[in-house]
Amino acid sequence: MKLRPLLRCLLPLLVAACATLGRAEDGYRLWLRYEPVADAQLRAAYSQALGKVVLATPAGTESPTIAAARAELVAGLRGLLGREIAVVVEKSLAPLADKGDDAYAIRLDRGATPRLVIAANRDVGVLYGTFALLRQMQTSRPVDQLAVSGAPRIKRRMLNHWDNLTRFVERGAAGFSLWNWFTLPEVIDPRYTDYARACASIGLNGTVLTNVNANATVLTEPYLQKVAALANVFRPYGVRVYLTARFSSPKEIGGLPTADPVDPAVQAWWKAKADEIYRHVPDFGGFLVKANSEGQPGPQDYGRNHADGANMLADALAPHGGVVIWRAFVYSHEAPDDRAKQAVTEFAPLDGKFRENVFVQVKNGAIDFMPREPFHPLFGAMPHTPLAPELQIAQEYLGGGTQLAFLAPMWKETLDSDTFCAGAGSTVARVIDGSVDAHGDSCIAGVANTGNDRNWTGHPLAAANWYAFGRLAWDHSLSSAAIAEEWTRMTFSNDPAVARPITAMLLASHETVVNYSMPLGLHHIMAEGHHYGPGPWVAEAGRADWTSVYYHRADEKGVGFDRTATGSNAVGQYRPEVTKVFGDPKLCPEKYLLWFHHVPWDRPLASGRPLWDEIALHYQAGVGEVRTWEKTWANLTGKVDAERHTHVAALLKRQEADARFWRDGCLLYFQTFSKRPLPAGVEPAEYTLEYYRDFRLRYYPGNPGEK
Ligand code: BDP
Repeated sequence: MKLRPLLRCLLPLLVAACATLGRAEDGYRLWLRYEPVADAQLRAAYSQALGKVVLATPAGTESPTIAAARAELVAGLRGLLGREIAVVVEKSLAPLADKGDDAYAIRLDRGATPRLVIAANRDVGVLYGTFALLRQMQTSRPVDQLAVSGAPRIKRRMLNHWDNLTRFVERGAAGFSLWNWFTLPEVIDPRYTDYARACASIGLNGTVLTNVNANATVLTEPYLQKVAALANVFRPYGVRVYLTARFSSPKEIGGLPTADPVDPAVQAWWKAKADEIYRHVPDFGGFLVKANSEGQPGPQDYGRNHADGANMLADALAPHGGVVIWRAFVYSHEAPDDRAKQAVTEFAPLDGKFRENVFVQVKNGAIDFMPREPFHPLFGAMPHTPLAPELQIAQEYLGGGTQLAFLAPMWKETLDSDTFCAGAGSTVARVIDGSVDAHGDSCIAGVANTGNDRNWTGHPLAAANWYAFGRLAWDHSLSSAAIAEEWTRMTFSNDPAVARPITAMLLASHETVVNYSMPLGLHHIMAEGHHYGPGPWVAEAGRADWTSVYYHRADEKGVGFDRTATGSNAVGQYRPEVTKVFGDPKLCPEKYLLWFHHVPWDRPLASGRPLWDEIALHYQAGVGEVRTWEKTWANLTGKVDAERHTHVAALLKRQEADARFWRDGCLLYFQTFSKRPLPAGVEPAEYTLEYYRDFRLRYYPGNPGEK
């Protein structure tokens, strides 16, 4: 064959190969991809309206934060519009009224020389405005909708990293910790900057670098230098650093014989330690503390209470403006009471006893990040204490980095729950943003799902949870649908043929995982240790409240935990309006039924079908839903870049197998009690109960128990 015809044959292949290479997507860019605006008309309209971009601040001068905003704009607009747009800094004419430190307002001046102005009261507001503008353009909003304004409802919006100094991430399924403690402070991985950019782009302004199961070493001088190096990278992006404080640090690294919070030497040690930290990190945010919980040291070791411990640390931080975030995730295996009740029992009596710079951090539900929990009864039970919700982005009980579970609907369910603590409409969201009890400061945290996997979160679709957490922390009134759509458009495409089906999958996914793992209020029936698969048979785990049988209480009569007055009466910890609903099996939403009630297998539910059939059909529905996603995803072949498409397709295949495993293990086990046949439409299990029970999943990432 002559050269020319050969080339002619190969050319289309080469072009196709280059196009594929050009489109290769490894997920590193997250939702900050700045791909060219596909619609040429819209692109031209943006170009014209923008003319130049003005960053307007009270000082009107360049700062590291303004430089970061400028760099983001230049890169973003170059990508989106394919051209350079001038970005200038000016002094603003008037402050944005009543909007607070982080607010921004974008204005379009459409004169002879059009310009777009991003105004803010502080430089970081300009940065938030910058990301808002880029978001509007990335999601192809019409030109008029570039003029948006915003202000967060919650002041401290943070990630909590359960990252150890060894880089092992507790419950983390996306590789090792982002923080390379060994090479810090000298080596500054460019990824640290990209992390801060991603956080700032969704309005996050704080990060707890270390695991709640804390290591005192991070408070020693060499490590504080490393912490300072990270803080320096994050500062221009408005992200403040916090650390976990191990309560026994005065003994472990301070050489004191005690860590008793009323001991003057201990108090002096923490004051000196706080001074030292602030010398390294002048804008240090404060301490997050897990004390007297799951074996961690705390004030109760010395006969003191949580307020004594928290206040001692708060006094050390107060002169520097730092805060203490004290966790209410406590339960004692010595307490004979229902684990769901123990946080209220210990913390509610301490309301009003904490210093002003203390938050009490409360998980969304009273047990522990289950796939679904009714809202934690502490919300609304401590009016004098600012409560900071702790949500978990990391999907510990929802398939980690392997299964698709978009969590915004779950978080919204909690945030929108009405506590009735100050009359109807006292939602969890309004309790935590401070509006119900007029608290000046407010805080929300998400346990991070990041790791050093190239795409940050392991599952390519799990970055949606990082994104959703930030967006809800900024504005809890946003809908899950709006957030899912934004993320999908930015991460994949504005093409409705792509954006719609992916958004729909995301929105359905939390319910799907609940259906195939712990439907109708079942909870804590996962395998021991790794928390990834089913383990309803777990009956021995070192302590009763770590077993599954403690929670499901299945017997010949029925299944579920009686938390009404005839049982543990946990339902009595809510306000009467809530107790009335949750406490009555006829009024209780079916999604929480077995959380609060022990229900006979043959009791008809709303569908008219008996409980047993409903349980079985929920498990089957979960499996069926995953199968429909596999089809949806297959239809996206060629519409989504090959790299991410292949990865997600493989993970969905795995999720379908995992869903069947859950369904079959759980139904075979519960059938030994119900003694009823599977209803029509439920597929029989592949193996016997022994197979599922004896199956050992080894070395699940992020499992701290397995060595
Ligand atoms: C549980 C986790 C455990 C955490 C604990 C906590 O299994 O690894 O240390 O919560 O939040 O969900 O302290």
